[in-house]
Amino acid sequence: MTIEPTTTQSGTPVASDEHSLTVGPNGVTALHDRYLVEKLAQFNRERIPERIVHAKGGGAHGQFVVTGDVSKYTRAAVFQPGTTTDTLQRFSSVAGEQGSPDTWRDVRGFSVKFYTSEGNYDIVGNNTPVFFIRDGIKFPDFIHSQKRLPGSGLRDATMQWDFWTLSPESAHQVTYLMGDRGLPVSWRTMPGFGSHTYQWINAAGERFWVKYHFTSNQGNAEMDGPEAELIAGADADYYRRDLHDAIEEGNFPSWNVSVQVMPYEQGKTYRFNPFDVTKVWPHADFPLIPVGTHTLNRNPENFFAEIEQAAFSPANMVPGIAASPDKMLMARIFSYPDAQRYRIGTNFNQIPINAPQAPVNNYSQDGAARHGFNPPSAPNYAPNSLGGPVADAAAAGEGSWENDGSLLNSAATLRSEDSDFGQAGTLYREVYDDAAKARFLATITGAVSGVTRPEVTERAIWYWTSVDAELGASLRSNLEALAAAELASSK
Ligand code: HDD
Repeated sequence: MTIEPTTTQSGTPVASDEHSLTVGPNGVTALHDRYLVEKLAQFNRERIPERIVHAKGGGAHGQFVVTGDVSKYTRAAVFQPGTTTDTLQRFSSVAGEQGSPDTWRDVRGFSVKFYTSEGNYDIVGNNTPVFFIRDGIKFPDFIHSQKRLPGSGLRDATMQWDFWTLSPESAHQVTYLMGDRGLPVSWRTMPGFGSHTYQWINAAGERFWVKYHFTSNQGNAEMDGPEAELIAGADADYYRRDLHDAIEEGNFPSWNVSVQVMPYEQGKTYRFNPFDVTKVWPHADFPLIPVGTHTLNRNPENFFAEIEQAAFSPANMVPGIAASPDKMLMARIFSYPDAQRYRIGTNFNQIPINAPQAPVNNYSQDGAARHGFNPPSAPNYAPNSLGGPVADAAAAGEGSWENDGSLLNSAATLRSEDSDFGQAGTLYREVYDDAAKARFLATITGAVSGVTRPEVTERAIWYWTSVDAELGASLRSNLEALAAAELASSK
């Protein structure tokens, strides 16, 4: 084995790996020890800003194979029968920082990047089908309330419940979060959802509304609160390790991908707002239509290069797929590329893990750390008469929908079955069995018992009473019993 000499970043050999340049063996350090300076300076810059949310995560490479035929709903190449597409998937926890334990109760991120022949397509979803809010303008406030107090830097149950109970549209998602879905056994054993309603456009230009579902072929499995707490102490990287080891052993996790499809016109008249991300679409009205299988089969070789630098974005859409009138989705379409420019830099799409397999043709140039350049003969402006790329609306295949009305800041118009608590109540009463209900009550009792302002506690009881009257009453009596026990033990 030939051992190469250590070099500086500019490739010149250095004198020592272990001793800095000093005046005599015991003397002062010379500032012109360029390797010492470079090494320390480089080290200080190893971290890029962690994601403001979803900071802790892990992921792997995979492939998506289309097994169904949804060509009558979308012309997107990635979803045409028989197509195989390379993918990257990242899983994450929402609120914790980079070093936080994987098994803290949370919603989990479920992001998939499809390197399609028409450019990158990203589905950036969660392991729950809904979200806490329905307008992106509330997202910074929501996240502030779930993270840390600005003064003490501590997490705080009071602000969490203050926000949630003043934002009753959160009830459905909090019912998922406080239920078993909040503590999966592994990333492999949880489902994924695109969450929003998206638009699909077929080759004839017909439009549809769709929701994505990823169903785990490993089945869904969850752990209980005490087990999760033990694991959080013993192995903070429990999920990351599980995924890595499974793939190393050739035990490749996979998900069946399906969609619910709503005809375009029905979107206008359906009994509740189908673009409200706090709602699910009943499967009885919109059954799952199989699309394909997504399999993870290759671990990253370099975590930083392939997972930390991965930049997912709901703005990455391909011809035949478009946005919908979901206010959250529209805010996200701005927010993600903005986050990547801050986190990774303006040329983040040129970084290998983010670079599409499809050709990139446009007039953007320069900027920090750019390393892909058009040839000198290529024009850098449009329109031009030099044969440069020309935008083509038909190729873009962008979606559309009717809009009217003057500009205003307002909630969406309510339809007959729009309610903040209805689907949360159905989830609690009809999906959770008795044991799950008991775990749920224990979890919310524990969580609400951390609230220190009585009016917030009272609002939390109102919130759960609105989800289910019996549940609210049980929460009240549990909290009263806890308070009485605390009083007795303090005497
Ligand atoms: Fe978000 C990251 C999922 C609403 C702003 N989000 C992020 C990730 C996931 C989600 C899985 C991690 C991506 C990765 O692995 O790198 N977010 C969601 C879902 C939402 C949602 C399912 C609602 C349906 N998010 C949402 C809103 C906003 C953001 C409304 C802002 C208006 N999310 C971000 C972000 C992040 C992010 C700040 C942090 C770093 C990044 O994007 O790349 O831009």
